[in-house]
Parts: sequence; structure tokens; C-alpha cells
Amino acid sequence: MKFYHYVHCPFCIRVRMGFGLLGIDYDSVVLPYNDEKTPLDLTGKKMLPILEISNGNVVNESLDILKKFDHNNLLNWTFYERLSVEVDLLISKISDPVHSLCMPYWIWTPEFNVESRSYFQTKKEVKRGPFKNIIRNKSVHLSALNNILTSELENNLNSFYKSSQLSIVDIMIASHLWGMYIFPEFQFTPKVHKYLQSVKAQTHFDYHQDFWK
Ligand SMILES: N[C@@H](CCC(=O)N[C@@H](CS)C(=O)NCC(=O)O)C(=O)O
Repeated sequence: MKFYHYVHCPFCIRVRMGFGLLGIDYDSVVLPYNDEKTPLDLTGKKMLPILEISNGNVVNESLDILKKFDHNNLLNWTFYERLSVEVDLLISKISDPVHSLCMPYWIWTPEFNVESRSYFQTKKEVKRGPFKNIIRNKSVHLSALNNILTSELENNLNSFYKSSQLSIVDIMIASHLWGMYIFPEFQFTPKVHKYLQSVKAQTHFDYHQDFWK
């Protein structure tokens, strides 16, 4: 199976974490962000992650990919279904400041080259404004994020989110938060850091796995 992904993309990280937990092997293909042809040829959409199971058999939604392989319900999908409204809202509240803060830094990691960096920046600045202004206003995004983490995540951690066992919900939360490890002036609280590191350990996640190839 070929797994097409972007290293920084939280939805792609979701699948990497899920596959790690489920013990699913795949060929990792990191696409340059400016490669429009490969995803369009595979699915008709410029959106990753994409899993190509066999020729013509492709899946292109992170949760659909994982559901397809979680035959023993190790990720506890019913738990997510029960909490989906609050979890989706939490993810959207987390993802907004995280994306704003991390995008200007993601582009300097080895995943990007001159062309893909410029493509990414131009595309994202349409929605969010110039990256340099985002960083100038970083305190707004940092306090929004800290607020959510303290008031809506930390107090709901019972080892994992509202549970003593890891579920797909934790993979969704951790994959969205992971980007903040790249942000120079930010530190997770010890409790949230410990939580993220437990998710990492259980899912055998290695953010940098494709950088050293
Ligand atoms: N609902 C999708 C969302 C995937 C998604 O938003 N992917 C982004 C990267 S984080 C993407 O491919 N964007 C392409 C672009 O903006 O050019 C999923 O869960 O897989």
C-alpha cells in the first residue's frame, strides 16, 4: 500500500499514528506540497492523506482510512461517536491557532523546497494574511490556544481524553497539537506534554521518520 502524505499535516499524522498503533505497514510517499497532479490523478482532489490500497482502490479521508483497518475496534470508534460534537468542536478550536502559529515554521522544515514553500505560503496567506503579520500577532493565537488547553483539554485528561485508555479521539487531538512542538516560544504544560508523549509511545509515532531517508 502506498500512503501519500505531508509530514506536517495533522490529518496525515492521524493516519500515521493510527497505523502505528494497529501495526499496519505501508510505503510512505511524502508529496511536495506543490504537486497537484499526483493527488488529482488519484482522487480528483488536491487533498492528502491518500491511501492507495491497490491500483484504482484509493481512500482519501483520514478517519475512513483508519476505520477500514481497525477490524478489532482498537481505536474505540463508538467512544468518538458518542463525543463527536464536542470533540469536533475542540479540534476546530485547537486547529485554528495551531495552524496559524505553525504554518510560518513548517515551511522551513526539510519537507519543503523553494517551490513548495512558495506555493504553500501563497496559498495559505490568502486565508490567513501574511505570515509575518501572524507571527507579529502571535500572542493572540498563543493565548487562545493556552486557554483551550487549560480549560478544555487538561481537566478532561484521565490519562487520555475522558478515558484511561487511548482512543481515536486522542489520536485526533495529539495529531493536531503535534505541530506546536515546532513553535519556538511555546511549551506544553507537563500534563499535556506527558499526554502527547503517551500517545506517541502507544502509536510508535516518529514525526521525523521521513526526513532522514
Ligand atoms: N477531511 C480530510 C482533511 C485533509 C486535509 O485538510 N488535508 C490538507 C492538508 S492538512 C490538504 O491536503 N490540503 C491541500 C491544499 O490545501 O493544497 C481528512 O481528514 O483526511
